[in-house]
Amino acid sequence: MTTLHRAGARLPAAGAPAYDSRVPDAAVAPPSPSRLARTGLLDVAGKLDAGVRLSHDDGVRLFACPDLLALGWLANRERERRHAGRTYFNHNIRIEATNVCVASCLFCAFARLQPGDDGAYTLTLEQVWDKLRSRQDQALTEVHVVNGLHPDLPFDYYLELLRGFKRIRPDVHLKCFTAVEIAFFADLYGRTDAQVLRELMAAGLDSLPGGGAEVFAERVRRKICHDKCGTERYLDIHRTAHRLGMRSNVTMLYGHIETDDERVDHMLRARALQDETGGFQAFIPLAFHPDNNQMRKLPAPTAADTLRVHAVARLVLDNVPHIKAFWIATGVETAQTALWFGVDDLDGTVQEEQIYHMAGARTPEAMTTDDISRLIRVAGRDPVERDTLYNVVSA
Ligand code: V47
Repeated sequence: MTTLHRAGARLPAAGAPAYDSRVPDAAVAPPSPSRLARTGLLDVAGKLDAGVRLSHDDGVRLFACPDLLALGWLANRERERRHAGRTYFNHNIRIEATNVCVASCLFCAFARLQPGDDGAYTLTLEQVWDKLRSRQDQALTEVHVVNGLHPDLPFDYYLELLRGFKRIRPDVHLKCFTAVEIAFFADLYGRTDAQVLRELMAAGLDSLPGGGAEVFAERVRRKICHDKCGTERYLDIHRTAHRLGMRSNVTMLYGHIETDDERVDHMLRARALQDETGGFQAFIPLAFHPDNNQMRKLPAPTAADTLRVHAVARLVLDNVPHIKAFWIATGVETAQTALWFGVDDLDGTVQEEQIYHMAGARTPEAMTTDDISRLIRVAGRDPVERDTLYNVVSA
């Protein structure tokens, strides 16, 4: 069944704490066999028990399952098998150095086409570096950079940006530039994707974020982001990054015009690449935000849909270690609930996020590590501060 949505194996890091949930077992009692049978998912539950991989059809049936709690129970079981009650987050900062972008993605409220357009900005390197310098007192472990596709900046701007970060904080991990930006650099500066990645790595790049994946199905891409790097190239850039020794994440923008079938197709394409390379650390469903963009007539995805997407991702993506709820996008309360629906990671402190806030997000722009630990604890899970590569910083 396909539904149009208008609403919208890695082991735990060494030194991770033993499972210490304060929630009594009765709270997570399994659904009775008759209840599971009513959901039509007994065979899927059996496959999961036997370690048999779920098919495309299984994934679509999971989306169609009306019993959200039964689905959540299955996803939570997979989550606890891998991570027990541990919930990861990191101390990071988000920097968006320019919002000038030649692409015209319908969902985007952040981009401005021309440098002179109202609200367009491009930070100087000094201004970008100041964002890190001004946080010298913070125990940051990651800088996450996402930019618009600026047609006039020289490649040196990005190389120098990375070098400068490393001069200021050699210890901080640089997770910068989506695969879409890498493809754009290659085309603009006359290099191959691999050459771009190698040069950026030599300047200090440590890993790639997962942005720009949107929905892999060509039907959706043609409608919502026709003029940027396509699916095959997105995946190939991640493949190349993994072969060069970097890790990366993969996202999926959900809750707009995509069908269940296309959601599962997206997950399976990510799963296939992960079988090849093993380089993805986390799958991150990104909830569509409808304000100030060309798809503003669509409603935002519901919390129920958000829980369902994260749960299905945990069940289908058997080879991706972490399912991350980006709390800025899902909302804090839904992210907390998602910790019982397959999610084991909440991204981080973020700080200065713009892409979602320009599209109507009403979440805070930042949280402290204490805030995040507390919200994980009150949700009945065990907070673990990690670095980008999931080494434990403190538990
Ligand atoms: O690629 C843009 C999405 C992404 C909207 O790798 C929107 O750890 C919803 O990729 N509504 C950038 N989504 C953010 C991103 C990300 C976030 C958190 C963690 C990681 C990671 C990566 O934001 C874009 C696009 O898919 N986006 N506009 C919008 N209106």
